Amino acid sequence: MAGKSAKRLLRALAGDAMPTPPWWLMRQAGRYLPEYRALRARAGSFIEFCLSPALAAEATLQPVRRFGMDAAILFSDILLVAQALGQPLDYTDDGPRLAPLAPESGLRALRRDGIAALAPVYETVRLARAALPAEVALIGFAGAPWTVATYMVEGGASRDYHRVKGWAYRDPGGFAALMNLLVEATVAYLAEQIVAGVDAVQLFDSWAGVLPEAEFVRWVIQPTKEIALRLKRRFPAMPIIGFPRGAGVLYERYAAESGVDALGLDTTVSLAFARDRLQTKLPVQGNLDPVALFVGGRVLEEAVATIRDALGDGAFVFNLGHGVLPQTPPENIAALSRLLAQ
Ligand code: 1CP
Repeated sequence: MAGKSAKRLLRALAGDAMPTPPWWLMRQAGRYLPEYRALRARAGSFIEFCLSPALAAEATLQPVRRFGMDAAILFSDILLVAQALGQPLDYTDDGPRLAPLAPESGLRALRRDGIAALAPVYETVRLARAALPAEVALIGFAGAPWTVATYMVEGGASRDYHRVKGWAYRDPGGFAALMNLLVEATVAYLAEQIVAGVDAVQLFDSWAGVLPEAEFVRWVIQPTKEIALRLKRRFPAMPIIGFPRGAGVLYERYAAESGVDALGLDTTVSLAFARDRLQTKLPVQGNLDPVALFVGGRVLEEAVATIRDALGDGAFVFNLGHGVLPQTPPENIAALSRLLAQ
């Protein structure tokens, strides 16, 4: 087995087809788990939770301990980068809230070296890696620049993205300055996670799907390519998973041009398209509807079988097409783990 990783996730990301797919779930740590809610209650604010290495490492380990996934994902949040760069951030019951970044003055006020404030996250990585079994991979992550920029400019989730897209259309040079800053910060942040011991990294581009093709190339593919290139220069063997949620047919250009090693597929990606046009280029990961996991039973069984029939003969990591819903019964995840072992 020389050269073959004991970590099933890494074998699939390196291109191996496996009889039972390695699996993990986006947002596998979270409110659907009673032990997470107990930990969260001890932590103070959500940001303090993310920046407390012992608590964040415990949240990272909880789902793996209960369900035996092939990978843990670092417990943190994509918006810690915005806060580290100097933008006030708060998590409310309605989601994250930031003071919206103004073009020019807001951009000038950002602290380019602020990413040093994220040192506790690297300590979380070291603690989690030391506690995980050798065969379980640890995934690090960051938000992709476009998605982080949407939160920074809109001040939170948005209905139509008119502020951030408006800035990008009106003043592409000024917007590029923000994106370049985010590329720098993301490379520095992921490099430190890698040095601390993660086995793979995922770039979450949750709002990739709101851009027309030319802007998708400029603000999704190009920054991702720059990040991948720079990480590969330092860490040639480190797998990078890209998740351009909502990209539709543009997944094909993203696969060909972004430089990532594997593709996270959202729930809407057609399985025939994924098999014939994407998996022929790169390993794929996905894409069970989180609502099918929430519903469970026959619905879950059939959805899992359909995905495995389509993608299971190639390089494939089983996952959801978006994050676990907080209402999901934990026993449905136990049922999923039994289905995937068959
Ligand atoms: O306990 C709580 O109530 C806080 C809920 C929560 C959690 C558990 C937030 C607030 N973030 C997280 C952790 C988190 N976020 C992880 C940890 C690891 C894991 O997956 O188990 C990860 C990878 C993320 C990534 C993240 N945060 C994304 C990308 C993936 C996606 O869901 O599209 C995004 C967009 C965010 C922003 C964010 N943070 C929190 C919320 C509720 C949101 C989404 C808000 C929105 O819908 O716009």
